[in-house]
Amino acid sequence: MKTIDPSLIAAQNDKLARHVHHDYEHLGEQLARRNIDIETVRARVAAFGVAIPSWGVGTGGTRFARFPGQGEPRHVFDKLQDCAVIQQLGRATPTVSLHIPWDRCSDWSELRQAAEAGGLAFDAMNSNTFSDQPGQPLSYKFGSLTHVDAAVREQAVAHNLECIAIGRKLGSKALTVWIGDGSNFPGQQHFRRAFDRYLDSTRQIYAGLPGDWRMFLEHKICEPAFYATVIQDWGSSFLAASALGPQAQCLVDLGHHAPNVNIELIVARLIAAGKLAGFHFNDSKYGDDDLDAGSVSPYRLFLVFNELIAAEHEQATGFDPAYMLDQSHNVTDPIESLISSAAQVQRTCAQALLVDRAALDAAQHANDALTATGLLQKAFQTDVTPLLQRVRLDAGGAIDPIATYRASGYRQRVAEERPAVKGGSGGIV
Ligand code: PSV
Ligand code: MN
Ligand code: MN
Repeated sequence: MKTIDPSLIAAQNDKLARHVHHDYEHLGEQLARRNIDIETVRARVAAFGVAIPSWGVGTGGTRFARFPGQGEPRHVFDKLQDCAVIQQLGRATPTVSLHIPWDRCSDWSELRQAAEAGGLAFDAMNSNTFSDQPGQPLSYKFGSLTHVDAAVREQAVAHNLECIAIGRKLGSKALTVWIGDGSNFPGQQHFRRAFDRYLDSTRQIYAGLPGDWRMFLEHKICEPAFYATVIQDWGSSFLAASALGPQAQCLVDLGHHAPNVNIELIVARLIAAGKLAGFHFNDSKYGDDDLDAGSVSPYRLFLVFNELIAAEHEQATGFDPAYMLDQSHNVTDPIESLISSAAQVQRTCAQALLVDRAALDAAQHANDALTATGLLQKAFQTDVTPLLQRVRLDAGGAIDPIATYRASGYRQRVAEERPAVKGGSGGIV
């Protein structure tokens, strides 16, 4: 697999390594004064990984237009190669999450071998019953798993079962189900019956899950259905996951909530119920904007991680969240966005590990709100950059992954092999 020459990474690192060791030592001293052992934090951060969505390495777009970049991946093997570069430099993204049928392949064992060669494994499989594919007999225009026509539901169930079958060949252990089903007009859909049909369809998928798999139910408040969505929030998701059984859990995409919703509180509730599947990380200002994780509201991301690290610290039962990025890169090189977003999520995990949990407990018991919130801010305001750099360096990655990526000329190189793609006007004219 044609990734980046390791000697280039080493040469770039050589220029910075001395500073990193010095800064790391200094951070270690600062943390020691707070009774935090930097080595313990480093080991935990080194073990942290977030999956790359295969669709994230292509340039995204909006309903209005898409402006493809140079060297867009042509197929799933190109996508894997880009993911391998992201992991080679950033060392925070050891897995890839596929979307079927966007990721077509005639030989899944060859794909698995390619992934292994690129130092990657496969995360959750994503099914797609929110758009019609060429040659598909029945349309999802009016829904899929909840469609009024049993034949459409059967087709959607069969597709999900096929995703499980493909995932088994790849070593995946989870299926993520997100549907766009819902309605655009009041009265268009019988709410309760649509939800019953969802349960009926997902039960059939659940019955096909291998014993060591999980099923992630992803909710979303709106879009493409703009009046009502069948699985619109964590309440519907939780009802469905509870009805299905212990292998079904609720997935939280940070962009899928009503404005001003307290996402960290939802996360806490799902953890308490043993139903937190994991995350699709991204950031947003207005809706499902799919902006880069932590680029708009880093403190919100921190507050989510504060719940996660607290759960880990308290050894909450059944707590094993899966992490993935789910972003649309419209104006950046997707490889750069994914490297920096993964580092941002990793940074936030490190910051949350710095919260003094005993002091927080004490402040909460004493109803000392200012001290409690100050403890969170203190952790969030700590610059953990040297720690992240050290984690990357130790793992063979790049101290400054974006600079190294740019110096490598990877994008220009792949642009020579991969034909230029024309832009499009999107779905609106
Ligand atoms: C839907 O908006 C979503 O977040 C789901 O995860 C889909 O699988 C993904 O986006 C597709 O881009
Ligand atoms: Mn998502
Ligand atoms: Mn989304």
